[in-house]
Amino acid sequence: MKRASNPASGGRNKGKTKEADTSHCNSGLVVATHGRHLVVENDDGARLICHPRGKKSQAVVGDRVLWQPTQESSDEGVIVAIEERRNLLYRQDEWRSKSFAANLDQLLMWIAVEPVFSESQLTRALIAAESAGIPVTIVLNKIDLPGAPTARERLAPYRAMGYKVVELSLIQETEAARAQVGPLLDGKATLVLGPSGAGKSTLINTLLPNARAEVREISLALNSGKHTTTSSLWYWLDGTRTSAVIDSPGFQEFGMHHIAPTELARWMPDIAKNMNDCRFHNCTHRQEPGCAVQAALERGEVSPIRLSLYTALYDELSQPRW
Ligand SMILES: Nc1nc2c(ncn2[C@@H]2O[C@H](COP(=O)(O)OP(=O)(O)OP(=O)(O)O)[C@@H](O)[C@H]2O)c(=O)[nH]1
Ligand SMILES: [Mg+2]
Ligand SMILES: [Zn+2]
Repeated sequence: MKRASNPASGGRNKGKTKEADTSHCNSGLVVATHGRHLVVENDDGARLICHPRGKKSQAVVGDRVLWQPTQESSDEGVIVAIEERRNLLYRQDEWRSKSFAANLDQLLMWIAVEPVFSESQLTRALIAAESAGIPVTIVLNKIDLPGAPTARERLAPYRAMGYKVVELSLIQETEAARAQVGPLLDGKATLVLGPSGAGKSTLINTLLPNARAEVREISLALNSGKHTTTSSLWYWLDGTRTSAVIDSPGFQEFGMHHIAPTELARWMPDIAKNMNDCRFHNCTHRQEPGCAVQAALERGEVSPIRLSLYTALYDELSQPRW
């Protein structure tokens, strides 16, 4: 990185030529990104627009950054450095990676009775969270709709493999929903992640009536092919700024190209639980003899859908990439 260009930073750290001079920097938290611009919140709570140093912004919502005022305007800043991340949740599609947020305490995997959730996308997001070391709670929203029993049944394997599953209706049982979700969020930075139209922004508005997160009829949102929420956004839930929720844009695809096929089983708790008993230590749980995962499938302890998702993902991630 180049030395800081702001004259206020001159004089100190003269020996350091390669690294940025961060001695006169302010520290802050990235609370939003808009194209190349970032919104950074200072430790006193004030927010300002910051620009990245290079052509592309590397910082994501949840990043702690060091910034300096720009030369042109004192109410805008330039990012000098991004502090080391505890974790980063992102998806890796074939051609590009898309970061959701960094430095998370947990993920609320937000799905709904409608639009009917894709188990493949759910599984992918769970694998991404597990591999990033981020604890997950699954929330099933819109249980006021008639498809609730089917959705509940589809989530049974996820409960069985140890995920906490919360069911609620933000619209019909708003108070109850608030009481169910509120305690989960206490003192934590929580990313709300899930498909478009599941009600993530509705949750933000339920918790923070002044937030006015944009919410749209699912039919309108899905027919336009656009997501209502287009970038991650950080919201504090309390005046002392200890609990936060991050709204995120819905996803339709969840690329996993950052995960090696041989690592997959490790991040799928139902498969991981059984794989130590396979005859071969490098068993891929597809057709090898003495496979304990296949045996668990036959005993009904691993769901056929999960094993077929695993196999399909294994094949997908084993494709050569150019
Ligand atoms: N029936 C029912 N509808 C709900 C419930 N919660 C939210 N909705 C509706 O679902 C629609 C989509 O909600 P949003 O909050 O915009 O969904 P989102 O997950 O933020 O979508 P994206 O921003 O596109 O990712 C809105 O019309 C909400 O009113 C619920 O509990 N029951
Ligand atoms: Mg939204
Ligand atoms: Zn096996």
